[in-house]
Order: sequence, then C-alpha cells, then structure tokens
Amino acid sequence: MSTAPFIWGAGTAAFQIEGATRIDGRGESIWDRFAAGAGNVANGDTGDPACEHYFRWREDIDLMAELRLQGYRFSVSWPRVQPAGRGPVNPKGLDFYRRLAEGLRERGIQPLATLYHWDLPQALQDEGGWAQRDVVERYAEYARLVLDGLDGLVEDWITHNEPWVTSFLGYAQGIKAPGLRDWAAGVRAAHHALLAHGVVVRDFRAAGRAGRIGITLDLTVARPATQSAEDIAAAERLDGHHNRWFLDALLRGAYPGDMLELYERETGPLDAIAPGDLETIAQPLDFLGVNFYRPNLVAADVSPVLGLREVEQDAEVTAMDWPVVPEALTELLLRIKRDYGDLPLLITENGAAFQDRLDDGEVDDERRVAYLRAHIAAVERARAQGVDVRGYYVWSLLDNFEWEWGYEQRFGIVYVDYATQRRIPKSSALWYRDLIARRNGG
Ligand code: IFM
Repeated sequence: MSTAPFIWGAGTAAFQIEGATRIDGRGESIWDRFAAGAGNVANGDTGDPACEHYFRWREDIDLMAELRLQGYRFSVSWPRVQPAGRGPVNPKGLDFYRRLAEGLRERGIQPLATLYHWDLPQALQDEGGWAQRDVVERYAEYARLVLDGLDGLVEDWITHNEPWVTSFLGYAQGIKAPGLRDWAAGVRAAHHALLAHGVVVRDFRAAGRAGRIGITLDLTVARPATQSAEDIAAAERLDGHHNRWFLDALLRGAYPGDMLELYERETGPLDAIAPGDLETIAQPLDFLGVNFYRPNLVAADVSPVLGLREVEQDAEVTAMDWPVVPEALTELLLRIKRDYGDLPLLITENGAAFQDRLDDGEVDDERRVAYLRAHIAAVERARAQGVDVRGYYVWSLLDNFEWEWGYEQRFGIVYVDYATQRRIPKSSALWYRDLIARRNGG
C-alpha cells in the first residue's frame, strides 16, 4: 500500500449547488438553457435555488469542518468567472471562489477544484460548443484566468469532470445539455474536450505552476450478459466507448482502433483529429480522478452505433436504478493499474441516491452507509494489492440538482430541506465523520 497521505473528502459541482444563476454578473450556461426547455428536467426544476451555496458557503464549510473532511472537491462555474466564455474575468465571480478556497484552507480542508463540470457558457454553445475546435482556445483562456486568480489558494486541479458525459450524453444522445442528438458532434466534442485538457496541462507545466493537475473520468466495468461471442463483443464496445476512448488517448496517446472504426462507420472520417493532437492530449498527469457508481451488464442488440443494450443485474439497486456492486470498483482499480501502469488515483466521486426521509429531524440512510462502507472497503482492497489510490471523495456533500432528474434524486450525505435550505447531516455523514477519525487514529 502506498504511504502517501490519504485524503478523505466530499465533492459537489457549481451548477448543482450554487443557485444564484443571475447574480453578480454570471452569464447563462448551457444548463440554464437546457433546464428551461420543456421536458428536459424532471418537474421543470432549474439551477435555482439549488442549495443556495453561493450565499451559504460559510455555513457549508463549517459543516465540512464538523464532519472532519480533509478535502473538498468543488467546481468553478465558467459563466460566473467569464460570463460569455471569452474576454476579461468577472471579478465578483472569481472572488467567490477565492473566498471559498481561503475559508477551506483556514479550516484545514484541502481544496480540489474542477475547472469544468458541464456548465459551458451558452454564448460558446451558440458557436457550436465542444463540437467546434475554437472551444479549445476559449477553455485554455478561461483556465488561465482561474489558475491565475486562485494561485496560492488551490494546489490541486481537475481539468474536466467526466468528458464522456459532456460529449456523448450532451451531444450524441441528447440526455444532458446541450441536448443534441448527433454522433458526429459527440465524437468531435469528446476529442475537443480531451484536446482542451491537454493544452491546459501543457500550459500549467510551461508556466511552472505549483501544484498538481489531472482529469476525472467516469469509468465503468462492462460485463457481457452471457458468454456468447456477440455479448462479449458488445461489452468490449461499451468498454471502448466509455473507458478506452479516454484512457487510451490520455495515457497511451492513441485512440483505440476498434472505436475509431466503429465511430467512423457512423460519422464518416473523423477529420477533427488533427496531426499532433494526441501528443497534446497525452500530457503526463499528476493523478487520474476516477468516478465510479456501478458496472454495466450488456448484450448485443440492434441499437444504433454501439449495437448493445443494458441488461438488468442481479443486485440491489439505488433510487437511480443503478446496481450496487462494490467488488466492481476493486476490479476497475486493478484493471487501471494492469493496463495503464502505476499512476496516482483519486476516487473523485462515489456514492448513491436513495429515497431519504426526514423523520423527526433525522435522516437514517442506512442503505447509503452500507453502500459507502462496501465501496470504501473495495478501494482498500485495491490499495492492499498495490493500487496507488491517494484519496476518496464521497459524492455528494449535499443533496443537490441531479441534472435531468432535478431535485428528485438525493445523493448527499447531508440532507437539504429545499424549502428552508436547512442542512441536516444524515446518518451517513456522521458515519463518514467517524470513519475519517478512525482512519486518522482518532
Ligand atoms: O451528480 C453527478 C455528478 O455531477 C457527476 N457524476 C455523477 C453524479 C451522479 O449522477
């Protein structure tokens, strides 16, 4: 097991908790626009009020300190810092993150900041968003503003959260903002997100910035429903689409040949991939962030592009209908080490939504406690087998805006009563606090 200090933390993202979408010069984001569209988000929910964290951040960091969190992962809202996605910084937006980072440091909580967690300025989407190449330069400019602005306050940076979601769910499948259904745009968006990552990491090193920088991927374990050659091939395709497309590009400097072929069959030549791009993408990383929720069981099918369908698993499911299979997390971590070598990993998200009930001022979320206990044990099993995991961040600190599900799904270890904005630590928060104390000899 690595002897590097291990960070126990929790995570959130700007659009999911901040609210205040029209305050202090914040620009419109693709999620404001998408949520305003009829039928896109459950119950017509939007980014307001969310958790009003923009106003209640002091109370929230006090709560983190009470829970003895050692690290807090948050994201910076691009349209708050640079409202139209180009041009000068919006000082009020940047100041918010400066105060937040200062407050965290004062409480001994290590900030881990994500530069992009899905809230692209709408003005850039009007020019094509992640599907057009100029976004790479726009993102590099935005990143410089944030890295300069938080210099000395934040040492750990994540370029993107889950570029698979940004690109394929946003541009190819239309489930998330901007809601496009165009596979060619999806593949271009994935490539530009990776390229933008590479440019920012390269600039980070060239500027001699102190600190560490990496990227967070949402990775899965793709399993075939049967041992038929067709289902095994379907699982291989899902693995290629969800995992290898990103891992191979970032860590091997090449897209997987089977996926290039599969996408090109759908989209025609992938002209967006220019000579030299993959060298830029494959910058050495200080760490890889891994988000894990569940494995996928798949069978071959006639569905477009990937030719597969998801099959129900013989496992307990969460409120999202996601199967609870903690051993898949150990398998995933061992697989990263086996296939991509030793690199420091952070579990940047792991958690579950359940139908929590506020009962007599308490939320007894024992199923979440069981989920977290089992997944943390799965991480510790991987560490015992030599995987260099440096931290674990529960998703999420607070109940929040769960994208197309709105406020219907609760992932928090802290309950948010949206009517009053009262925060109530659930049993899982208290359990996690005690686990952190035990792991630190307390
Ligand atoms: O809430 C999201 C988060 O924004 C990104 N990863 C998955 C979480 C749960 O769906």
